[in-house]
Amino acid sequence: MCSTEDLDYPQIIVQYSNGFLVSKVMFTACELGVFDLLLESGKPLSSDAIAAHLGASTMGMKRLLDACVGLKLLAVEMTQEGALYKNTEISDIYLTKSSPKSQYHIMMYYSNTVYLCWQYLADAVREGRNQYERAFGVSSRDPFGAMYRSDEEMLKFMAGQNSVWSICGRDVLAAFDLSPFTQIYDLGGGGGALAQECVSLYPNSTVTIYDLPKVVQVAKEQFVSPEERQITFHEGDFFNDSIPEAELYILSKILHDWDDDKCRQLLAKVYEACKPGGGVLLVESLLNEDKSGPVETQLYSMNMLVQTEGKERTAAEYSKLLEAAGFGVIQVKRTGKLYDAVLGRK
Ligand code: ASE
Repeated sequence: MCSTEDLDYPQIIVQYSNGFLVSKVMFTACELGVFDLLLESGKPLSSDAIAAHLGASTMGMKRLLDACVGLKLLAVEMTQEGALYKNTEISDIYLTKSSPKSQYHIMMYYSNTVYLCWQYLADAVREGRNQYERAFGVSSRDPFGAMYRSDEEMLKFMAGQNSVWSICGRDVLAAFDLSPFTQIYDLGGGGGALAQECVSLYPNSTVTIYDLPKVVQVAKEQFVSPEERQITFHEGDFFNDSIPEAELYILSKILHDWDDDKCRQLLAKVYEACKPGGGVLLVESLLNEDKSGPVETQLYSMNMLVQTEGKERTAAEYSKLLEAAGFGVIQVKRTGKLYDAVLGRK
């Protein structure tokens, strides 16, 4: 028998202990460009050829490639010239930089930023606050000041968040029929991938990305072209500046960054700005009501502890926050994927 109930060999403990090794192998193969090279080459390659192309050691690369085969991120063919490696279908779609569904940027963010914060998880649990001070020597008071401490870090975060919408964006926007709302603000819309999904799914809508001036600048330069006429920008800080009137406000992965007080403040401002008959769409990863899962959401909530002032919440917790701000007829849709949707109406 080999199951989680086997007390002589604790499969589950071994698997969890090795979890971070698995992540790092996948992140490293992405970072070094293994999957990109195998996609471009169009034919299986030897480890020596891959090592030479990527400027890596033959010995290190061979070991990395074999580990990727073990993880089913690569396939290997035995030929007369030796082992030849190729991408799996999943790797082609999700691990190459150029694919429309690429998860490359979020992995680089996990590997080079999130990973360093998690070094101090025990401190975060003891102190109940984020670990920017220890990890990067920047003040933890203002989480987005810390997360956007350099243009490079801000760009990595924006690109990372965009890659999530390439796999979850459509589901969260289709969870409700948003076609009655044509004038939409995406508060904290960042790199704009969700706004792009929104105008593609709802061709009669216009979406204004409201974000900090430096975020808007990078979004215009790197992610959204001026030809995308249905998408416009508004520079501001939604806690300190005014929020213009609109029919629908999208708050996607915003409330999970903040404590209940800040969430109530922000939702009250949104309610005030919202047209009567309009609404607010929260896009978040929802915890079960008894907080027993999903495990991905529980882990993300740990990440909110090490990186922000927020946490992941249950549908009832979001509903209470919405009601306190004045919103009514609150509807909840679980998508079965990473992110869910909650709609409140004014
Ligand atoms: C935020 C989202 C994220 C703030 C910091 C973040 C993500 C990573 N760091 O709003 C994306 C979600 N992933 C995790 C691990 O939480």
